[in-house]
Amino acid sequence: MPNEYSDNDIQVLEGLEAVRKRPGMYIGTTSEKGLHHLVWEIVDNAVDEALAGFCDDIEVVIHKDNSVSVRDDGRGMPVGINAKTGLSTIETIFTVLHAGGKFGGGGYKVSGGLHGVGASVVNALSSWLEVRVYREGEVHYQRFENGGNPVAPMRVTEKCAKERTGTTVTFKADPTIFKETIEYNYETLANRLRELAFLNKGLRIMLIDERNDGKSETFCYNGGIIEYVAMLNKNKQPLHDIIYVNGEENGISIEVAMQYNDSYNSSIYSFTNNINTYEGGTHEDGVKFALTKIINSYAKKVKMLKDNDESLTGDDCREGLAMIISCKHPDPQFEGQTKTKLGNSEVRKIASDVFSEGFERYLMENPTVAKSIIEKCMTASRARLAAKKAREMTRRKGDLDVTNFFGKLADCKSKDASVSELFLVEGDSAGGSAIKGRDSMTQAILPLRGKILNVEKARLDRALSNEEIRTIITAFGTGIGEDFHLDKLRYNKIIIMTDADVDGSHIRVLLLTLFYRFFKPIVEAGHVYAAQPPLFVIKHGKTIKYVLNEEERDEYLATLSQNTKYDIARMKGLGEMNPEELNETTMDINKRVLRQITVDDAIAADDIFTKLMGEEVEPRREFIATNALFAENLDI
Ligand code: 28F
Repeated sequence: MPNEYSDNDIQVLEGLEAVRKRPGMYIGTTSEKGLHHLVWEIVDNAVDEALAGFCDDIEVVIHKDNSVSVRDDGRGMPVGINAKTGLSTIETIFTVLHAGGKFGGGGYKVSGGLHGVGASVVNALSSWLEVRVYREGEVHYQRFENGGNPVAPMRVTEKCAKERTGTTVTFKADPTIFKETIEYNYETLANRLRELAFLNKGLRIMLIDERNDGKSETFCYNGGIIEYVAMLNKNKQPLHDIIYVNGEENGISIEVAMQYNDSYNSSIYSFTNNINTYEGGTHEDGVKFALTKIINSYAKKVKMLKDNDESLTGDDCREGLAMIISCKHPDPQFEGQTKTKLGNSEVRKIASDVFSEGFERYLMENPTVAKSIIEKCMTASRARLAAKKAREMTRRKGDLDVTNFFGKLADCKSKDASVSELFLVEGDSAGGSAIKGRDSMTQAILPLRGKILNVEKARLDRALSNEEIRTIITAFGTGIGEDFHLDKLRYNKIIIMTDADVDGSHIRVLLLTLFYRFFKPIVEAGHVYAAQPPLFVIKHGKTIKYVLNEEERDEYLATLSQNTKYDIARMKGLGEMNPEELNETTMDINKRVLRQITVDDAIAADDIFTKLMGEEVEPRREFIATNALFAENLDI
């Protein structure tokens, strides 16, 4: 059979058109997340230039029209002709897929994304893109339009100061690809840029939002991940100064910063080549293993742990621990469902060795801190044993309590978790309406009467003594703590239905805290939602229109013709709606609006929960005053 395709054909097949056909293959998704991914691809190239040692200043500007500029002060992309393509190197980088891989000889890329090959992908998915390279006193410029087509070859357009070097890329996402939105979220960009600055000590990254009066922030941390840990513990009481350990073996470097605080939760975040390894992996395993090993051996050595005592478990050793692990690897293998788990097996021992050595030395040299750390772990161990007893009791009590429990939960008829929904409803009266207004086949209602315990301030054993929490756990069917099994979740959607007022926001945050601390996999798997009852109802003629907020109201009113005479009213609270209204506005699968709760940035969420739920009053007040992530329409 003759060859039907030549090399050239394959080249064409792999061209930018392929990216536009299947954007998901290159950036994962064309949702808001994919949109932001475009920025990360370009920023990664700038960070690579910083890691190579040639750039220490990066600027990201969100323009009024949601185009974005990324500028670095590196060497500037090469401006010569590429021998293989016969095109300028710049045009090659922006129009040939995988150019970075093919053309980047020697050295290694350690930043995230597509390892520096993302520029062409971003170009392919943009309405237009401009690149400016500053080198040797000249500005080299090229513009692309409609998914990466060069308008003209690269050319020198103006002169610049001889000392000025660097690359600036400006692009506008193509709305026909990013159908959901092309509007950037300032916080999403700020959080990741801050993270990059923490992970790359000394790198200065500035974010400017021209949509918002040029609002700007500069991130630069000379202490690197030490300052990262300081931020994690900002609203907590630290037990000691931050411990920092680093080392390198075979070109693989490991850096760890850690500090215990007075809370009961652990915040451990690991990274490889600046990528958040949400699913952990060998670097994290190695450090955790070494932490448990060193704490036990030290505790035994100083006789705080007696010969007959049970060993401290990993969980005991991590209670109240804030830790950042950063690994730099020349050839990382990412595994797991979301490709965020480091798989390289050689890293486990390197991470464990590096951390053991540094941490053991620290304990020897700082016996007072060592003692307080061991005491904290031993307290955790005692609490764990108490919680185990309490859990066994709940289980037994659960059997006895079955009438009480099913008296509360109006379960759905379907036993198929994939179509079942659980509404957690604020108050008995809204609960009653919800039960009457629901689709009883698939919708279960659990009215919440009592106060939900603030689990930010409680360990598992105390959480389990709270009646409302026990009822929720029983309804979920997953168990909790060591007995947790996500696959036993009885509902595909857990929907929090609370009023849009202070009490409602408070209950919602308490529930989210509970889920975040004890049922994180449920949140991560995208099962948690907030119902969004409308704020206004607009009636004109026979038409009834419900809208979520002022913005939607004004938008809708603008669509009505001048002489429509209309009626507008603020909606009642959930408790005052009758079953039909509640169904119509908030529960009916075809009409309702749900907001999915994600743990996209666990660190930001952790911060929010700490601020909202922790001991410190000032950050909480400040947060509520300035932020509305989980508390929109707060009328305080
Ligand atoms: C706003 C985004 O993309 N910055 C970049 C450089 C510098 C070099 C380079 C980039 C060499 C052969 C691929 C310069 N001088 N910011 C950026 N800065 N790419 S991207 O080289 C590209 C490779 O083909 C650079 C000497 N070596 C490398």
